[in-house]
Amino acid sequence: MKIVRSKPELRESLAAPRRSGRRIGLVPTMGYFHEGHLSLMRAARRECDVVVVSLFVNPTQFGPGEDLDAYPRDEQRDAELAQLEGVDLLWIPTVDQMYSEGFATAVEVAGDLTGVLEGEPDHRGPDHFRGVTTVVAKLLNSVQPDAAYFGRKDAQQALVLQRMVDDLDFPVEIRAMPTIREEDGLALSSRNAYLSPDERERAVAISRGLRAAERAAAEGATSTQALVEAALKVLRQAGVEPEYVEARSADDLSTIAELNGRPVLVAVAARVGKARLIDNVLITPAPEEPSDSSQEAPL
Ligand code: PAJ
Repeated sequence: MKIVRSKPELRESLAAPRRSGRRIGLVPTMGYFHEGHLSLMRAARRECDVVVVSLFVNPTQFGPGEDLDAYPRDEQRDAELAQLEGVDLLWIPTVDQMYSEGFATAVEVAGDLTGVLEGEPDHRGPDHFRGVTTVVAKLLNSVQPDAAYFGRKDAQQALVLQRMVDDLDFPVEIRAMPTIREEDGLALSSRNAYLSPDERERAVAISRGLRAAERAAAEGATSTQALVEAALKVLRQAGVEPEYVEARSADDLSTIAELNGRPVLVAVAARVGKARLIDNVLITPAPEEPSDSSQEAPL
């Protein structure tokens, strides 16, 4: 595995494989790798000839008072883990390189996708997604991958990035991959490192709440409110007061009242100790019961 730190080095390393038409996959990350990150690298390894991982703790997606300075970092361990996954190129740019003097451009997905859930002013706010889309646009332009890999753990982020590449004609396939969890259900996150043993126990209520919402849907709940209430009950029993629990259309994050056959995203954000954790579950409608006539029809 090669570690590159400058854009010229990156371009030079990718020139030959690009010329020979090899499929290039990019996994953008902020480091402190866990199985979630590694699962994206594995997917890229399976589907691409050349796997590039970027490691950059992007300051512009952190608000004032968020955890930019405390964000966990361990470059050497990350490099070892990436190497074990067969990553070809680990790109670790500096902040100065990414945001050189006079930097004045932003890429912004406007509207409902970025103004709700994490994008609400009371939560991370719309600037958060502007930071994400701007840096991912830069990463995509620098690497020019055929495919880029993201986790559904950040479902809203994946939707926003898909919108950006559709709207701006980025010639890249966005691959949104399943959330990797601890055995008890807690979604893996670099921020889990902030949890004390006691907080770690309480944090599992987030995924349990989401399972409860999923169960409510499976047992025939008809309203999104019923899903939210099922999740809230589990969270509150564990003493976790969420910033939000919302059930929205998984396609465009619009509000929906009734579970009328459309896929629903139930999303939670909650602070447990110093950690602000997010998680979600995608609830897809059960396949329709076969009608009498289809039961009678010969196969
Ligand atoms: P980061 O939080 O490091 O996450 C990098 C990628 O790993 C994201 O696509 C995220 O959704 C995915 N991921 C995180 N936890 C996961 C889990 N438990 N299972 C599966 N995938 C998981 O997300 C970012 O960095 C940044 O916003 C970035 C896209 C790199 C832009 O700066």
